Amino acid sequence: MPALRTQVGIVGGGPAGLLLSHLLHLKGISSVVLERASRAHLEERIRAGVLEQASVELLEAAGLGTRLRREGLEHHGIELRFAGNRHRIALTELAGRSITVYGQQEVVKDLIRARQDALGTVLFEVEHASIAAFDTASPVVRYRHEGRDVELGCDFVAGCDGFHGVSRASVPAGVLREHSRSYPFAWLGILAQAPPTSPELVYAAHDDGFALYSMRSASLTRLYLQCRPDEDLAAWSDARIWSQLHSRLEGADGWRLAEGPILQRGITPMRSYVAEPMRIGRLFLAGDAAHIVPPTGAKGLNLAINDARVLCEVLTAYYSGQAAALDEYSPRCLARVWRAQHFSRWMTSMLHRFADDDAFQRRLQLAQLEYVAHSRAAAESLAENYAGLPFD
Ligand code: FAS
Ligand code: PHB
Repeated sequence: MPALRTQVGIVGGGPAGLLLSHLLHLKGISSVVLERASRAHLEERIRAGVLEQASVELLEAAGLGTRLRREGLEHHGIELRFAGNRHRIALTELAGRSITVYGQQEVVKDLIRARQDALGTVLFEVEHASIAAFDTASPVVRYRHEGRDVELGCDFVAGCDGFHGVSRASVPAGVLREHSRSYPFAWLGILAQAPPTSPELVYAAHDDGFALYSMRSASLTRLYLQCRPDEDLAAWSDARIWSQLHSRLEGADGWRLAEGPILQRGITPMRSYVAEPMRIGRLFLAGDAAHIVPPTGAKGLNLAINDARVLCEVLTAYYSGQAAALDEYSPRCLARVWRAQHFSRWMTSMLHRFADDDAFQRRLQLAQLEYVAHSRAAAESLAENYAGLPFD
């Protein structure tokens, strides 16, 4: 079996893995990214859409801001809709920070291009990756690529392979403390060839269920509606999707959605999950491999970016002779993860329809929405969490 060597072996080439590799390169630390999917699949996969200001600033500082600034849509507010009324949360005025709408797949394209421009090693269509010996000073990643079995020796392994990856599964039973919550609903998401008709995102709480209006460009609208967790996508015709989006998002003020061909559709499950600690010996879990948040708070991608940032910092400190810095990774990341978990669960609970809720619970939800819509203190709290707290 041919043997290769690098300082950091990275399993998973999504935002967490690619950004980590790029940030390490900027610090002169070598890495190899092992990605199961094809490049085309990664660059076509529609997922998150909102970047916190701190994430945008980090990407810009890492030389990834040109297209992001040209094509990203900076927003200074979001809108809540409930009981037929709309209420703007002025993010920048309330929290001093904006958000930028820029599709996750665009971030991934920029990262892949940056790694290739730097002659970095990102291997696609890698099979059977496995991680071993991360409880020693010489962990290894074994994998198959282009018909050859390879053993990659490294100083550290970064598990950036998402919720269903191999990294977390490689940790012996009993080592991780796992926390999880499931939700009695999912999101049906569509990407439509339709011009946005509202300048900002709209989160709507409706008797029929939650709906979210977002966008990707001047011609692409991104929309979601709450559905059953076991929803059959085939049961949702275009007409039924648009009918539910119109009824849940529109009100008496005359604002209307523009319809158009649905280019992509999918069901996103809703869960909260955290694995602790995020460091096990010389294996570091990052991004969805370590945590999942319901997308209501637009935190998943931003947490992955923060994990990559912190992991690069502690590895850089290690290679500068500060070995103890490695101990900081997990507590620093988990502090942000749990803040995001709380905010995402709070947003999800406030905006979604829970089938077993009685009238009392529904009135509590409405009281919470009215409070956020009319109290500056409550709106400031939503704004600073949504636009993202400053990095530590
Ligand atoms: P990713 O899952 O993005 O990347 C992991 C990579 O590892 C993948 O490319 C995978 O192919 C690869 N991999 C897996 N197993 C492997 C193996 N054994 N060997 C090699 N490679 C392997 N977040 C939001 O904020 N807003 C949203 O609207 C939103 N929508 C989402 C919709 C869907 C369907 C999903 C699944 C997630 C969504 N998320 C959303 C969350 C999402 O954006 C994640 O937070 C983000 O992708 C996290 O990035 P990574 O940690 O890099 O994980
Ligand atoms: C998106 O644009 O895909 C998006 C925006 C905000 C969210 C979730 C998804 O909370």
